[in-house]
Amino acid sequence: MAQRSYVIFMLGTAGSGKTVLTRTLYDWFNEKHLDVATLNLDAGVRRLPYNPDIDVRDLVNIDNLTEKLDLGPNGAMIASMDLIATKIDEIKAEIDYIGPEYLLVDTPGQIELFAYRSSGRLVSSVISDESQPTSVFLIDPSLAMRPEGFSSILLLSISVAFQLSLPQIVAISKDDIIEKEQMENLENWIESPDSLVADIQSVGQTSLSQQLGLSIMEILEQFKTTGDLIPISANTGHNIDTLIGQMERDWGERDDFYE
Ligand SMILES: Nc1nc2c(ncn2[C@@H]2O[C@H](COP(=O)(O)OP(=O)(O)OP(=O)(O)O)[C@@H](O)[C@H]2O)c(=O)[nH]1
Ligand SMILES: [Mg+2]
Repeated sequence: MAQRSYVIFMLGTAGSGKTVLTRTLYDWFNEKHLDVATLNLDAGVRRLPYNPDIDVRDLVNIDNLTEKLDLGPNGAMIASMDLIATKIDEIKAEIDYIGPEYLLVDTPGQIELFAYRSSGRLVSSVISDESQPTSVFLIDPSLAMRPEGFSSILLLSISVAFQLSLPQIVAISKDDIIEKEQMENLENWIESPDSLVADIQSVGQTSLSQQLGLSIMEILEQFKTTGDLIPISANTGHNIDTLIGQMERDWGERDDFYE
């Protein structure tokens, strides 16, 4: 039987906390003396708060790309993901060489690069191959202040799971800086989707936003139980145990994977 390996992708909108969570999870696994490695897929990042075991910046130089192809910052990131896809065999060989039990994958800031472009999807599927993959989708609390914002980001999380075909745990990041009132709103919405619908309807100015709000909720109820959302803080470590517990439960449910 091959050694089990687990891959955890950090996903979320720009600045949602993917990189800091990678560091926090790395420390968590390391402190438990578990065999863990990190992979940075963000070719554009300047500084990382952890030392990646595998780093696409060793394969792709974003400054050279920008200059050579005369690109703007977004164009350069698109070109870099396409270039990473052409080098995916090298990345996979490095992963196999290290052979960690747990691989933490930090993805680029722009979620659309990774989840919506075929190069990003190819990269994620090759990395997940022969392992048990999961993903953490981070909701940035600053985008979830209003009920429409919160439900739209949940919708995005479903769309990303759909695009990448990856199991997904949704967490609200940076809960150490969420104001008390916002936390109460979020807890209400998480515990009772009906209260989210009611709040969407009470703020919706037009019949379109009212109808759209309801339709969004129907999709959310069909595809996701909002009850599974976990508020976490990668800074203070709050609920990191709970997050990992959820992953272990999901992996346990798919225990026949290697049999
Ligand atoms: N208070 C607080 N700030 C956090 C937390 N996690 C991340 N941040 C801050 O949020 C900002 C973005 O964090 P990153 O981890 O770089 O987010 P990211 O999703 O990797 O960002 P990009 O890769 O640029 O899209 C930084 O200023 C972090 O210090 C947290 O748990 N609490
Ligand atoms: Mg990052």
